[in-house]
Amino acid sequence: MKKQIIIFSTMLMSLPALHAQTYFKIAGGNVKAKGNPHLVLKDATWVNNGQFTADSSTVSFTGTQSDTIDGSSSTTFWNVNVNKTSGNVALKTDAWIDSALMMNGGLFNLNGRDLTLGTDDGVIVNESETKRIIGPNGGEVIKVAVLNSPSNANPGNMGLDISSGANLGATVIKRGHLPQNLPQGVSINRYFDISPSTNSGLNASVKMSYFDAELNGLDETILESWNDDGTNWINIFPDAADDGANYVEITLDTLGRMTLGEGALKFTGKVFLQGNYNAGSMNDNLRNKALIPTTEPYSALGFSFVGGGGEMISTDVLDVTGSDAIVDWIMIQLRDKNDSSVVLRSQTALLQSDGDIVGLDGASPVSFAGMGEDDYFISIKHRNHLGIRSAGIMTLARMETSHDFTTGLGQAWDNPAINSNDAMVDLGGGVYGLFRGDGNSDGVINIVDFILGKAASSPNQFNVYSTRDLNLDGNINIVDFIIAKASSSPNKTAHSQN
Ligand SMILES: [Ca+2]
Ligand SMILES: [Ca+2]
Ligand SMILES: [Ca+2]
Ligand SMILES: [Ca+2]
Repeated sequence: MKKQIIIFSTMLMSLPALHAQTYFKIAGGNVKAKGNPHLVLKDATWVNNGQFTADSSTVSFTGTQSDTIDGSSSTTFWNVNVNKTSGNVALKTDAWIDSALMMNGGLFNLNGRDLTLGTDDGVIVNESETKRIIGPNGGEVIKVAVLNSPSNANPGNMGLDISSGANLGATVIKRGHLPQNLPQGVSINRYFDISPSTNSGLNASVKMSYFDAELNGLDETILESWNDDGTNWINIFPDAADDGANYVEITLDTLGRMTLGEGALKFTGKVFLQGNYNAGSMNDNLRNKALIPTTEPYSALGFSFVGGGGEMISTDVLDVTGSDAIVDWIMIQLRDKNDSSVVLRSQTALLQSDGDIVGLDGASPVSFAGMGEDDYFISIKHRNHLGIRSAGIMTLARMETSHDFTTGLGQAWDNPAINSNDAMVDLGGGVYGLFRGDGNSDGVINIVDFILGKAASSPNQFNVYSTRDLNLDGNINIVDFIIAKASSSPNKTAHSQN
């Protein structure tokens, strides 16, 4: 096919000061391409103050100077070919490319503006370590794609492969290059915002690719996924990762902002609370009555924190029902392997109905940002149950370590100095849990808790979130009073207190 080639070239290439004056300008009116002409801007800026009808045209940026796409009007191109020997192309206004952004030489700087790729054909071609899109001042590449049962879909060749048996529908994918502030330091210079029409239960395999040039000084060998659930960055150990092929792959039910950063230590555990335990699971009355606060309750109760505290959750974390329903907040401590009385980190997490201790998204492992891989004792506390800690030290790593406290008394440390009670209560059927009845959260269940319980239940209180609610049903009444009386005779003491 015969193409018409027009070259606008600076005649004063050796005089950079005059370069800014070299441009292809649509000063007004409508400039129309017909067919597939090729317009080559050699060291010249694109200025569109009017209207440009691209048809199937290609606009190439060549030469050695840095140039911009500018003008009072935003341009919709068909093809853009960045083919600089040196220098870059930067946006100074939002732009649209309906077909291909061809990266054949130099960088394309979003420069705080957005580049939208056409829904049907819009695609990035030939991007590589040295010829790629950057955005140190912000800006995003945007693409809308319909993703129904996608299989390794990589819309726009933006570097995000999605597979799922579900129909996500029209999905907006945005790629930006500003580093994100994560609990465990900064991210790489790339993130994706993924907004499907249907965004739950996706069981989607998501593979995020990157360039080494985007690593932002991070250790590539421990790169993991970090996902923003709306309130917290959630760290997930990858299903697969390859620092040669440059990707990290994870499975997600809900998509949102995703980036990569260095992984944190992770832990999953299992405990039961005697207060709301019943035949293998704990009731979620507090959640059902919308009484669970979205900010952790332990700070207000006077529990001391090392490094943590103040954790918050999104309200939709409390929407989950069934065995994974959240029954309450719980507190976790990492203790010094050489001196178990020394708390090195304390923070809060969530407890599911089936006993799983999970992170702030209500599903993922608990992560301890900023803690090094090491051996630790782990303690579990609840605001009106007696705290416990692991009998031995556990090695915590980026891939989660788990510990089930429920399967036997030996799963928790037995303090030889305490003879009044075991570390945990026998819940029957070989299952053990935390003793209920510590209404004032002091690690001892005695006459004080009994008196407090008696006072709190006269008159009865309804729909409250209180440590005096010993069976965690949201009410304080005769049932809690009876529990307080029984729990304090004889007195009981936590085997792991501070
Ligand atoms: Ca690499
Ligand atoms: Ca569970
Ligand atoms: Ca007490
Ligand atoms: Ca109660």
